[in-house]
Amino acid sequence: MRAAVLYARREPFAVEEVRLVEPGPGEVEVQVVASGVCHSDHHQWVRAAGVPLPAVLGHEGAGVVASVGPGVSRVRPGDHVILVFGARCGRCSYCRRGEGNLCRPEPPRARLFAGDQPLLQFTGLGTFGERAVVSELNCVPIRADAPLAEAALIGCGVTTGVGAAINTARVEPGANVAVIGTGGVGLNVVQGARLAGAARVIAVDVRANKLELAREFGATHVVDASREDPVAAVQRLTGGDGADYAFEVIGGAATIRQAVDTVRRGGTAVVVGVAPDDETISLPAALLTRNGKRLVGSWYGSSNPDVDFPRLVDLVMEGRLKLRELVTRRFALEEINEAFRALEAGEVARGLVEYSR
Ligand code: CND
Ligand code: ZN
Repeated sequence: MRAAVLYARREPFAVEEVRLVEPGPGEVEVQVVASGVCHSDHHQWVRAAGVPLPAVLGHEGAGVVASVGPGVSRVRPGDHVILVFGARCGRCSYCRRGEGNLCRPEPPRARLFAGDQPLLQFTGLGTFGERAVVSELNCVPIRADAPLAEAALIGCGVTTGVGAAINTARVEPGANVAVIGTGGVGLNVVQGARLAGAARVIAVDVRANKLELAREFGATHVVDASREDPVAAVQRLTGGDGADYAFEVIGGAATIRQAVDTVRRGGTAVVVGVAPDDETISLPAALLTRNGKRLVGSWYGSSNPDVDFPRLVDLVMEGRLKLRELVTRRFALEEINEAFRALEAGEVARGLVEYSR
């Protein structure tokens, strides 16, 4: 099988033949049908403190179960699955609490090799390869009539964004929401806020094409942060107080501070973007106390994929959630370097790497 292998940061991916092990106990071999290209993959491509290399990136995928190892009970060959990024053990206190997104088990055995060299599967997946051997806990079966290639996006962007609005923030009907950064994940925060019944959804981005997309995904107002101060703009658009909820969906200290400043007293700022590991934020403490603001993080949309993936699929199938519209460009695996360039240039809502079936 072929995969896009990253040997050195900022270097082009090498699309080459790699070797996959047979699925062991509790493991599943998945024929990957498609993988979205998320900015978290891009962070790994550029950030020095990323995962050890060589690695196969890609954490937003869907596919068909090809074979299962001994003892697997969650899926059968032929099942359509969305892959859950990040390992979960299913036994620890986090998993028992239904917070499997916060489980941090030991890394799995090496299952992928270039020659004799083991390759790391990013987040336990590595969906920039035609096939992947993963834990059965990383597989959530979905209905067979759902568009499988596009369903890959539910594996990260959709669940992360919609979940941040619905599960983490619990946006309520009539609320005023600001979304700072409306790329692949942020557009889904916009959709999630709309689903939750927000009155105003104010999209903030620095690119006109993203703001146009945000309107299509349900934003009621847009603010071009390259032209005006987003904090003042959101205050103006919410009658002076500020938003009830603001979501930072970029990954940087300056925009996290904007999210805190954008919410009204008592409002909630939700950090979704992944800032570099060494980046720190500093805030006047009184913002949290005297102004009663809340600052919370959201990982994987505080989701429970076993419950949330099938629900999100149903919302798509009922026409309540946009999915196909998120995919602005499709790429063959050989075009992965172009897909990363397009993401970096801000040209796409989501790029989708599609494998031939
Ligand atoms: P993508 O690149 O698609 O979107 C980022 C958007 O931010 C783009 O539209 C940019 O134009 C916009 N932007 C950049 N700078 C500014 C600025 N100063 N002001 C306003 N807008 C700006 O990225 P993505 O949507 O794939 O990912 C966004 C972040 O979410 C990224 O940090 C990624 O790592 C993170 C994320 C988090 C989680 C989670 O579980 N918390 C899961 N996946 C991805
Ligand atoms: Zn992601």
